[in-house]
Amino acid sequence: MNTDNKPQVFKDATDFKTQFCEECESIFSKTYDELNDFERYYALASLIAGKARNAKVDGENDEKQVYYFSLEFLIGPLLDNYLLNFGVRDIVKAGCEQLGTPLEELVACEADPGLGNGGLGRLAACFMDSMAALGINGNGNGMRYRYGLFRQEIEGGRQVEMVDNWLEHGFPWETRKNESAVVVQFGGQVVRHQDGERFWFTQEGGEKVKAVPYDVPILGYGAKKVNTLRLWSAEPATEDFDLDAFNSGDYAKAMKFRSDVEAISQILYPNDAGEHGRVLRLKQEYLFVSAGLQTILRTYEKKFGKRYGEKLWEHLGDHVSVHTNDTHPAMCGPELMRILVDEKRVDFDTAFNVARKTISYTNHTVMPEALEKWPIEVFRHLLPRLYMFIEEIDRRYRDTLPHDVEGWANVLSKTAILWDGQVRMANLSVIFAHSVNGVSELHTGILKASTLHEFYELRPDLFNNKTNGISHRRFLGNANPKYAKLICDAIGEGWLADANQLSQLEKYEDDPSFQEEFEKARRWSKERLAKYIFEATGTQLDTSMVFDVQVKRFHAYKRQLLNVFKILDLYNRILSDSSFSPRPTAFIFSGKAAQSYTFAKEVIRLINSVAEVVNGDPRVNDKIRVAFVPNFAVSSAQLIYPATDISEQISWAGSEASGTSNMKLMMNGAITLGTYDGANVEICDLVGQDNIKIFGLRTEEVDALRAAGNYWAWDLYNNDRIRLGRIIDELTDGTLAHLSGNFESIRDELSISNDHDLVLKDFYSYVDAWDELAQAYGDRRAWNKAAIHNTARSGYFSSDRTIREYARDIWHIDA
Ligand code: F55
Repeated sequence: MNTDNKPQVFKDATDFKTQFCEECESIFSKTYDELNDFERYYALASLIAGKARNAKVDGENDEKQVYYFSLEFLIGPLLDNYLLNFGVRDIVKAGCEQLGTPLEELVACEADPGLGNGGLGRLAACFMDSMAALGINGNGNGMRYRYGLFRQEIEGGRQVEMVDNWLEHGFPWETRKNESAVVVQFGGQVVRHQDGERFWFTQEGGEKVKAVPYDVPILGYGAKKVNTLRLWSAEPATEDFDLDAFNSGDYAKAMKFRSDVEAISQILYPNDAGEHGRVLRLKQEYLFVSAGLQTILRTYEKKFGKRYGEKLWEHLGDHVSVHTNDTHPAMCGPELMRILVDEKRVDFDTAFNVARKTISYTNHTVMPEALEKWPIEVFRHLLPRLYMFIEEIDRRYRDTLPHDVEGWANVLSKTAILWDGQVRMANLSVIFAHSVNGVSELHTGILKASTLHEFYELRPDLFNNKTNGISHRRFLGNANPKYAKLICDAIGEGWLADANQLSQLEKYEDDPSFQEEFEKARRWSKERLAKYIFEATGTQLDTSMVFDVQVKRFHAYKRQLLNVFKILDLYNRILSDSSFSPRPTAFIFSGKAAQSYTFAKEVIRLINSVAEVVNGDPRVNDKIRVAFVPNFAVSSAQLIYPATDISEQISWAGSEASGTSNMKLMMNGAITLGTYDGANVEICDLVGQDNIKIFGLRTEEVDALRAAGNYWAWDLYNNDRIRLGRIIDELTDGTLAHLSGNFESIRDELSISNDHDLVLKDFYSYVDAWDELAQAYGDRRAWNKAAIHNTARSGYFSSDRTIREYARDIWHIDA
């Protein structure tokens, strides 16, 4: 794949081979032939990483710098993506072939850095790709966790969490930048100083931690731009290393301090619905916020100090945007003020206005109970000076809230930062931002109407929607090589730079030879996935079956349980009714549950138990199969999306902020079976009702049902002991107990919560919708047409589009 203007990295395959072999020798002092596959991968990645670093021209332009602050960047493997962005994938593939190791085998050696939980972290990674592709000065600011999200194994059907030692064999993409380390201070006391009229504060004592950055180059498509993802690691600041303990021979004590500090960047918190209350998490949040901002201000001062003199800091927002991904970086506001006021002598009001002009905030959560909060006591003890700024901003906010607003007391109770002994991070984020956005039309509507309603009433101008997007280069270009090639052959390569060009595929939707090639590509991807699943689990899938896929984090609201109920219903009906013949389907699940989320883990165990029963039963296993793919991660996701026929997006309406696997699957030609939730609504608008299957209650209906308070879920159980009731009975009657026992807790959860997630309520509508959709697969021509149509309409969901909108509306830059 070639793009104009790109720097030439390799002249041809011969040139590539020469450079590659030289790299092997320079790194390992061995010839290419003497190396194993991993070493060859490592040498290749080092060669490409070196080229990416060299392509970077520092201080290249004066345009605005965007700093994307996120505690998670779920970047996934980089090699194949960089080859695509450099435009050398074909040359390197040919060269590797000639050397005797297929490129795919080298690519498969790469570690998959799990530095994020799910959608939020992956979104940050897609945004990095798009900012570089669009030539925006985009800087990622995050944490370099020593261990990524746990590796999931399945034992006896249960999820078991293992350590993810992703750095074990080194990470060739990063460069440690000792000279850019900064000190971050925790604890201690605030001391007031006075000199005549002037007074100021310092924070004395406490713990000083050294934050050391590791930089990863982010190469844009066409290699015209290389940005940096900066990930921080915590180390003891040398002067605070416990030398006394060390010298007096108490080595263990000296080292304990070391490990306490290092703990800050050891692990990623694995709870994707908030892990509040742990001091270590708060330390992580402050460390990357403070280190990032110190660096930003240092760079800015160097660059603009002369130009602006006295007025330097007032112009910060003209040249710098700080974007906060959810509330995890919410301390950006007060920390920026602290540095400006305490270290740069800016007055309080100016500092606040500068902060607000610079900072923007994206919310990813609909549910008010999931919003991040910290006990004031914990906060003040860890960050005493920062807390003073928060308290003062909160005080001024309360003072300036007009007393004549309707329901003043209620508005204050919802919008104040400090309330009930807690620091409310969402309110902190809103008060310090000049822009607040949701991640789909529906979600932004819900923020305005309920989650952040009182803020919206006060400041409607702050709110805007930015529907999520995904890197179409990675999730179609890299992940689905056969389909990507077919698309290139039909419409050229322009879509890689401009995803809207995918719409040109509409001409081919009905073209029999294109359809035939599409099917071939799909079959290849299904074979590839089936092989992977067989190797990982021993489960055999027949690729002539429909591949029905639900891959995402495990959560009650995402309703993997509803999917399992459907499978059990099919199982029961096949056994009890010989005339019932559903479309043969393989149901594929993948995803992790937080360690402490018992219900979600039980659903994983249930899926594996159902898989064991179904796959082992010759009466049904030519009609239905079930597979649970362990350890969902970016790399396995890239194998799953291209093989999917039906994309399950079945959260209850009003619960999923956006979803992004819905976009990745649609782009790869899967048909969505979904509720009217998150970005499904926009997918539906784009593809049209004939090319998607929507079922279940709408948001308004869910709201009305909850408000009426007259839904009695157990009536559904009692009224249908043949289908729904039978499934619920099977949870506890031994049918599924063989692997590791019954599922009393799931049954109890359904009854005690009165079916909070509306699994029973939406059951019939869901099963009927699935049946109709699966039957439609039989008309291969109509199906393929709809599938290709989905790809053709998916350009809108490129994160390039999303980032253009952020640039235009929030960061105020041209892209
Ligand atoms: C991680 C840590 C905490 Cl403390 C809280 C949340 C998370 C997290 O991973 N959230 C997350 O992934 N949210 C998802 O964000 C996606 C991107 O906007 C949305 O598509 C998705 O709907 C939302 O659930």
